[in-house]
Order: sequence, then structure tokens, then C-alpha cells
Amino acid sequence: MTKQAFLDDVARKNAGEPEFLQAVTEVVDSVWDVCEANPRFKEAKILERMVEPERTIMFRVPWVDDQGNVQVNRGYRVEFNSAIGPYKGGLRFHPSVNLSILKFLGFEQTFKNSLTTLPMGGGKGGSDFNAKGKSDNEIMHFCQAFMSELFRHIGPNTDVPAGDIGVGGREIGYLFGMYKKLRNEFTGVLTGKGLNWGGSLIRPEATGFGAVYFCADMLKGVKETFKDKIVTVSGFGNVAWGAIIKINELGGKVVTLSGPDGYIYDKDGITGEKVDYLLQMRASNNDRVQDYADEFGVEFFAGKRPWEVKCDIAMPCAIQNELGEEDAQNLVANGVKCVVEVSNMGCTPEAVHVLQSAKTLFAPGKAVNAGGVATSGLEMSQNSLRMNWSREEVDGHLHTIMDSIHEQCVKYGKDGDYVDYVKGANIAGFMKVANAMLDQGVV
Ligand code: 2IT
Repeated sequence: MTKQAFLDDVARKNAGEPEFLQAVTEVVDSVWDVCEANPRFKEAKILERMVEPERTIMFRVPWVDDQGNVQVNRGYRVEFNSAIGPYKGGLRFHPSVNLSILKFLGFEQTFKNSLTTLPMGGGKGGSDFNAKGKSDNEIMHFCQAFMSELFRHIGPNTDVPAGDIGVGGREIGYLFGMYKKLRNEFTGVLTGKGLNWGGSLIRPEATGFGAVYFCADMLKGVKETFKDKIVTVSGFGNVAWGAIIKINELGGKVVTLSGPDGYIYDKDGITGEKVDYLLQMRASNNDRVQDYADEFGVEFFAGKRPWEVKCDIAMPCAIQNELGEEDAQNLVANGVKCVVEVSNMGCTPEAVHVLQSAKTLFAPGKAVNAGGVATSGLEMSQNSLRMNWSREEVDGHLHTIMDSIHEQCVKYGKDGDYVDYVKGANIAGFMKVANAMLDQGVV
């Protein structure tokens, strides 16, 4: 079979799922030749099996709002691949959530988790629930309703969800409380828990810290550092927050944030109390970045993305496909040195093509943002040991893991002077899962 025939078949079986097909196409482009060269992978139909989730669960989530009205949302858990460990991956609560988006995320998660060096399979779940304008009480009731079905499908050795967009410490708390009540068990079934009840230090910061460690490794390869670099960041949630803290520590200056309403430009850099303010914005359930501009008197650009701002490093930290072809062209024209996808599949394929053709340093989300799930893996280890590690210990493991991911990407992606991090991450992530599937037979 040709690669195109394979992709046509996947497209036919998954009609109407553009994000899932985008994620599959990118991975297949990278690993096709490796599979062709390995008859055992071909005979065992490893690729055909990998693009099919092991199990997909969809369910009704009825709940009652503060006015006494019944609301109905849709819940999902896509258990994609358990070859190297229990399914592991976040829950996304966002109105855009649908099966295509969760399948793309679960598929990506499988390779990302493989890269972390820890024993975790891939999964993803969530709901089309929109937290905007909801009260804390409504968020709790929704989380409880969601868990009242999800609990029968997950477990500390089966499937361990965590947060993603719209699911942070507060939501994990409500979800965990309901799981514990229904199962009458206190286990590490979720990660991103509070510090007093099984959570890990550094987990909230981990995705952002890990991304900056990874980016620092990329820069080191071209004898550069974060010192005095201008960085544009999108989003204003947990991931952007963690990245900004670490960039500031390393001497870089972050000048933008964004939300669905537009972006802010803060020429003095986002530091000190301005960084803490991000947490307040997230807790407000407003999904508005203009509040930052109002609070600190900086410029706000309604309905625009931050990629038109001149910078050395661009870090999309919001959502899939948030950086398109024209954005990439703007960044290249403005002399960007490095673009690191911190959001999952943050760049469109066209944008990636523009960046790689210009030989701009570029790395994909599944490598860059793997520090989040890696630290979830460290939370699971601590839960199994019934111990808590210090900040230094967790951060040390995280840093070592990000260095190792960078090394794996270089090993499989080096192409003369340039490193194709997309190819490197995909092949490195794929090999481990593919070999585990071979070892375990046709199941
Ligand atoms: O996309 C991701 O890797 C996450 N949302 C974190 C998943 C996890 O299990 O910590």
C-alpha cells in the first residue's frame, strides 16, 4: 500500500474529523519510511492499529444550573493506546470539544507519553461544557455529573486523567471528590491534585517550565540562550503562566498574552504581580485577556493574534491551529529565531512548512509540552510510593526528562546542520510504542 492510499483509508473511516486527520497525517509522514523498512511492523499492521483508538466512550452529562434549569452536555474519554502503560492524558472542557479534537489529542498523547521515558499510554477526554459565565457552584455540579459516568471507566492502573484547557486544580478537586465518594477508594486516579491530597509540587508549573527547558536546549544547539530575548506568548492560562515564570528567571522578556478576545502588548515585560494576575483571570471564568490591559494600562488589540509582534522566540500556548501560514510568514519576516509549539498542534501544517523551509528552529507540541504529562507521571510515582518529593527533586526529574526528549529528537531528526524536531519526535515516540505492540502480540 502507498502512504497516500493508507491516508485515504484513514480519511474514509474518520470522515468529518479534520483535526484527527491532521495529526495522523503529520505522524504518518514522519514514520512511513521507518515502517516500510521494517517488515515486522508492516506484517503486524502496527500503523493500522495505532490510528484506531482501543476504546472510545461517549456519554450524556445532565446537570442542573443555578436557575434550576436542566443542562445537557456531552462527555468523552478516548482510550487510545495502552501498549506502554495505563491510558494517560488530560480532560478538556471547552465548547469546541468534539470527537475529532479528542481523537487528535489522544493520538498525539500516545507519542508524547512515549517520549517522556515514563510508562504511560495515551488517552484524552473532556466535554463541550463552557465555563464562561458559570458560577463555582455550577462548575462543581458539572464536574460531579461528569465523574458520575466517567468513574466506571478509569482507575489508577487503567486510565489516569488530568487537566487540560478548562480543567485546572479546582475542577480536578471536584472530579476527585466524586470519584472517591463513588468508589470509596483514595487512589491516584487523577493527576494535578492539590498538594494536601496527593498532588505533586511543580505540577502546575510543569508544562511551561518543561517547554522553556526544551527551548533552552534548542537554543543551546545554536549557541544561544534566553537572556535578553523578546518572547511572544499566546494564551493566559496555566501553561502560559508557567512558561512566563521560567522565561523571566532565564532573563527573557515576555511581551504578549492573548485570549479569544484579542491580544495585549506589554512592552515592559510581564513580571511580578502581573504574572500572578494571570491566575486571577483564569479563576474569573471570563475568558478575557482585555482585563489585563485594563488593569495595567497596556495596549489591547481586539480580535488579533500576537504573531504580528516582532520577537526572537514565539511560544503558542493556547489551542490547536492558533498559528497559521500568514502568522508564520510574519514571524519569519520579523526575524524570529525559534518557534516552539507549547499548545498541542498549535501550528497549522502550512505554518510548519513555512518555518521549516526558512530553517527557523521549530519544535512540535508533543515534544515541547511533554513536561506536563511527565510531571503527572511523577505524581503517579509519588502516589504509588505514598510519598511527596521536594520541589528540587521533581524539578530535577522534569529537567532531565526534557533534556532526554530533546536528545531523542536530535537523534532521529538531525538533517545536516538542521534538526527536524517534528520528524525526530514522531519517530522516537513511535518506535517505543510500536516495539511494545509487537512484543504483546495482536491484541
Ligand atoms: O496535553 C497534555 O499533555 C495534558 N493536558 C496533560 C496530561 C496529563 O495527563 O498530565
